[in-house]
Amino acid sequence: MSDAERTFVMVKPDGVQRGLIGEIISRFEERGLKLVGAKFTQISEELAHEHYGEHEGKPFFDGLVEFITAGPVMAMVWEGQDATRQVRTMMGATDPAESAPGTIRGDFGLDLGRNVIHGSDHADEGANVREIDLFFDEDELQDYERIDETWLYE
Ligand code: IDP
Ligand code: MG
Repeated sequence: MSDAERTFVMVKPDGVQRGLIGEIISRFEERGLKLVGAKFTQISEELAHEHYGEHEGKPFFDGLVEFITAGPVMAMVWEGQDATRQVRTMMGATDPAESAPGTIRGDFGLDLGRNVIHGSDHADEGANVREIDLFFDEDELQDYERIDETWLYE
């Protein structure tokens, strides 16, 4: 495998409430990505500010913090070849209205402020590592091989 990496993914409170956790996990599993960490948790206001720090001061920021802290989220770490980029592609565009059918946001969302899923941005260097560290301790991440790994990669 070349470019094996880990990326941070989170089913947002709307996705949890709408019963989409299983469907979303299935998509990543079936793609061949490996789940190495998972935490069903409620985000504090402080963590929300840290996680979305880059958006502080923007008009939608307060609403975003309110939304992301409004209910539990499913925080996860997925590993695989080029995982950060692949997950972003599977998520679709930030605005579900612009997301292609077949993507998670394109299949399950309609509104920019309720877009079901977060994934580290591959365009933001090191965002995946930063976000994993923010949500997980090292001993909460598992090292193991999927049984199909030799058939997933050349
Ligand atoms: P991303 O989630 O695709 O990386 P970002 O631009 O980083 O998109 O924005 C973070 C999150 O903030 C989005 O997923 C969405 O939930 C929310 N958001 C971004 N822009 C807007 C907006 O204009 N109105 C409401 N919410 C927004
Ligand atoms: Mg982003």
